[in-house]
Amino acid sequence: MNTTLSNQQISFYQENGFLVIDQLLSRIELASWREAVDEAVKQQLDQAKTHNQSRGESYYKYVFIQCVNLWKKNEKIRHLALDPRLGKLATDLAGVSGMRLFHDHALIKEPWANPTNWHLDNPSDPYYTRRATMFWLTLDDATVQNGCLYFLPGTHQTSRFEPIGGLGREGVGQIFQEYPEWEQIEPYVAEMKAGSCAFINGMVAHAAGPNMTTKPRRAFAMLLMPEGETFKGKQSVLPDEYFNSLQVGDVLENNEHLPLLYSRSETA
Ligand SMILES: O=C(O)CCC(=O)C(=O)O
Ligand SMILES: [Fe+2]
Repeated sequence: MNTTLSNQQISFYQENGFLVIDQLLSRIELASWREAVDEAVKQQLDQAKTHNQSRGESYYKYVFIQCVNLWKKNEKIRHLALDPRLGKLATDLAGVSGMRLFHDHALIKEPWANPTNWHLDNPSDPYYTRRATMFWLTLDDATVQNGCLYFLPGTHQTSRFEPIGGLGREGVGQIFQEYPEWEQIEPYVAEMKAGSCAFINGMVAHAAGPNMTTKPRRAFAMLLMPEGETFKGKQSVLPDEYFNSLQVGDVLENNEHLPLLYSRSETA
């Protein structure tokens, strides 16, 4: 794994709100990730079929197949995802003291999938911060044809925590009703080779194109929360039992549900 970060890369992330790291993984590591994600997604989909679960409604179900918290259900994913090296990369880029995993999700954009609308991640999460980041690993070459990511550089500096904006609604550009001042920002087009990753500030506007190819575009992502963040009231994917035990303002530090990937204080 290519974990060296230059000062230039850190500055780019801080200034733009995202960073693409080309070929983070070796070919062997990429093969392990593909095997683990394929296996875990299949397990989850088979289980959903057994329980007759639908994939949700309307537009959103044709954006991607989304399988959440695979690290809790699959040993291979657990081993790959809870890698302190990934936590350290995120910690160094975000300039925080450490990072916890809030949740993971596999994002499989199937052939003819809809675009992923422009959105911000953090406003939907149980904590509000400009320092959260998402690790987004592509398991296939992500191209303009099959739904690569796009970013609006610098928008993490002026975005707001309310309203949520974006993802579940119809219309790729709904967010611009809330942020008309962003409409003229030229998007960064993030085509990436398989095994490359992006770190995406939770407050930067991002999107992905439709998949206009006959093969799926597979990605695996992890939402990473700086250690010490406090609960703001939203459940998102927190388990009921944990959610019900929380008061607004509590520090989010449950190691069972929010494992600490890396902390400077623990490793110093
Ligand atoms: O993989 C994609 O299409 C985008 C995913 C994304 O933005 C998210 O999960 O928040
Ligand atoms: Fe997102």
